[in-house]
Amino acid sequence: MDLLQDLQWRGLIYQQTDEESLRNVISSEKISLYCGADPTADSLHIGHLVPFLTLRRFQQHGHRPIVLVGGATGLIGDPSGKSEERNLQTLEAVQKNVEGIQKQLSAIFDFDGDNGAVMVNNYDWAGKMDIVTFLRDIGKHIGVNYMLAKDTIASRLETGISFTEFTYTILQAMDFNHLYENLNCKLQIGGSDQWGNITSGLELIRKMQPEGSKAFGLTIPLVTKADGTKFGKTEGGAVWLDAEKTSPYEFYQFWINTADADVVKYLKYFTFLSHEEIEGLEKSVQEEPHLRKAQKALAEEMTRLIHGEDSLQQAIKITEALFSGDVRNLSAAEIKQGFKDVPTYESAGEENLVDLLVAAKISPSKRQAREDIANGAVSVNGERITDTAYVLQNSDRIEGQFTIVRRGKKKYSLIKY
Ligand code: 383
Repeated sequence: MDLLQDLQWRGLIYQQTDEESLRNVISSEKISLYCGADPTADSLHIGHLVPFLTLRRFQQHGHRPIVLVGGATGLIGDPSGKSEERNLQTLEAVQKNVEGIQKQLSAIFDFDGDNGAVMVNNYDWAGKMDIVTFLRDIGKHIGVNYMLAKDTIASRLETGISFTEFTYTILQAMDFNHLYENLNCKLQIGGSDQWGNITSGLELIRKMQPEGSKAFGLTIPLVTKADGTKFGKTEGGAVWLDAEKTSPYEFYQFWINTADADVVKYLKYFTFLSHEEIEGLEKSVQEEPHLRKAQKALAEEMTRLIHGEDSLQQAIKITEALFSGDVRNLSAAEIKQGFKDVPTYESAGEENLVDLLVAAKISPSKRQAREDIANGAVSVNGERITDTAYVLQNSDRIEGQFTIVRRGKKKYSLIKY
């Protein structure tokens, strides 16, 4: 099975400009190919991952990935998939975001060796070009009618689009042409929303490069969910790659909660597991879904890839502790990650367990609190307390900061000092 067949098997190909020639080119030479991201935030989210991981699949086959961060295009705003004009970001904000995204992309790619990845920023060429050069050397090659026919532009003609966003596709086209000329980059990949911008690049290359020059475009399907809700969103918003925004534990939880109907598709899209491994997990989803082996494999692969082995082990440890109720061995840092969404109560110094249960609204009344304790329904840091006169000790404060109180099987509360 060759690379394109593997991508096909994984469901990673949505549109392609010329499959036969691309297959010939990548089987006879090692090419350079690129994918870009605009610095609209200081972190990528999981919606960005599939195209960049696809770049990595090419790298595993000896090709060279070029990772582009749009320091220039981020100042303009891609109208693709947006029904409204974007607000301009300041130069400082964009530069800060460029740094954040470059750091994350650096962690995903291997920059050493013959086909080591290359990181570029389009501000380095587009940011310096003067307007007369742009209009004479670039703009002259792209017809306005051609641009108006693009979905992303056509769909905005009713509601309105500024000249700024209208020209965005030419800037991205200029990048592809620049990379073709300077780094011999022959393929651009992106999500299906990027088809218009990728083909603009091919148009510009066709017009500006010598006859016989050939470049390619390939897009990847939008990641969907079987239940029709949007992929990559949780109650707390996007699932970010930045551990400060989405902790490794939350990241792990996101993947482990994947529905059976989606998990095999995501294993194919996101992981580097072999076909045999994925087929084995597929069988497990069909025959023993309660074991959730496929979800565990997905969550492990993804958390290891983005946050590393130590953070993965921590996420597993927190997950197991919360599941079994045995939270005694969690550190304060682990508690912070695992109990982010748990009701929290700032202690006013209550020392008596009954008083605390009432003050923290864990039990509705003192009478009920005593009953709960006597029934063995209450535990402090994972240890069941049945003494209704129990007084909390200093030793009940994990690293002096937290006490975990549980009532019943799964109702956790976090007491903070
Ligand atoms: C800019 C200059 C280039 C090539 C690409 C760009 C960025 C591109 C864009 N991409 C999206 C982004 O930055 O806006 N115009 O958020 C997303 N990508 C990738 C993928 C995706 C797209 O970064 O579909 C999801 O992640 O293409 O929405 O020369």
